[in-house]
Amino acid sequence: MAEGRIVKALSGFYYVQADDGVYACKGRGVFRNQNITPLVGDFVTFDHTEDKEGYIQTIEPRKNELVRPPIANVTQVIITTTVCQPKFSSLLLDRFLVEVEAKQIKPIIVVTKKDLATEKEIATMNDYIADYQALGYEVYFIGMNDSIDELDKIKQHLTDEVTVLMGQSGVGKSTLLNIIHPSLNIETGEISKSLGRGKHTTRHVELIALNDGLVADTPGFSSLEFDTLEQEELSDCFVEMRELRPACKFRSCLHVKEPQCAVKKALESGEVKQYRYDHYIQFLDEIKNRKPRYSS
Ligand SMILES: Nc1nc2c(ncn2[C@@H]2O[C@H](COP(=O)(O)OP(=O)(O)OP(=O)(O)O)[C@@H](O)[C@H]2O)c(=O)[nH]1
Ligand SMILES: [Mg+2]
Ligand SMILES: [Zn+2]
Repeated sequence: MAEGRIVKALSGFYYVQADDGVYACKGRGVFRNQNITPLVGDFVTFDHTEDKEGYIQTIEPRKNELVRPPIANVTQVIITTTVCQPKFSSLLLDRFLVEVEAKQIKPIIVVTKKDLATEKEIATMNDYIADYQALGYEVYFIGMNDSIDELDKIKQHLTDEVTVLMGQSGVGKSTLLNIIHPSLNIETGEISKSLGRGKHTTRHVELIALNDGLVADTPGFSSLEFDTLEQEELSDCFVEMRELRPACKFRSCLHVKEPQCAVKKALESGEVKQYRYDHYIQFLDEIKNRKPRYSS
């Protein structure tokens, strides 16, 4: 039995990187019966023929796993978003942050298309960036051609890490990788003028060896719902609330109407930003009103 790591999933094949090359594998039938889907990033064992085709036999327990994009065993996520084209949305950024924080994976924020933004858009963006930096996040603001220093810093981050790029279609995930490493030559796509968003150019998840680490380019997705997160877990995905929660009177405080709530107090004093709190309430409502899911 050989061992390796799935680096690409495409058209029913899992491409497993082993010491002596890449093997095109199928999953065992039993995985399907047990509702197990091998994921890019999985460490697996597999049987194979001499022509480098095989069957995945076992999957190592995962350290973590993301649903969108589907990938396992990553050490950090680069949340990619834009200052414009499409317009920056702090709601969407917070949605991505919650998704990543819920899995206890480190997020890094990259804002692209600085070169396309107006001065006003850049000023607004800089205010947001200051807010997110104050929360402890690392944020990079980049555009085409103009930020070699910033790009270098992003590149440094890839060393020894397994990084996944997350973000809507058309925000520039593939472009970022091409700038960091031009010989990759990944296909990128114009954004649709009429819809103002990307055209889903990248269609599969793939781990690429880069700067002594692995980085995954992924397809952008347009909707992100919290499928499994519970109401009580949500405020722990907002760093500033996570820190305040022990000071709330009730341990199960949801920071809505409960008395002696440290989060509401911090909101009044401006220590918690109103828009972050509003997003929290919106997500809380979404989770509350989520339709029960039935297993098939
Ligand atoms: N001017 C400018 N254009 C950018 C920047 N980043 C990305 N683009 C352009 O935005 C378009 C979309 O970029 P992609 O890299 O294909 O976006 P993606 O996030 O990989 O999109 P999907 O693969 O569809 O998920 C391309 O036309 C890029 O050239 C930037 O910082 N400045
Ligand atoms: Mg892409
Ligand atoms: Zn509270």
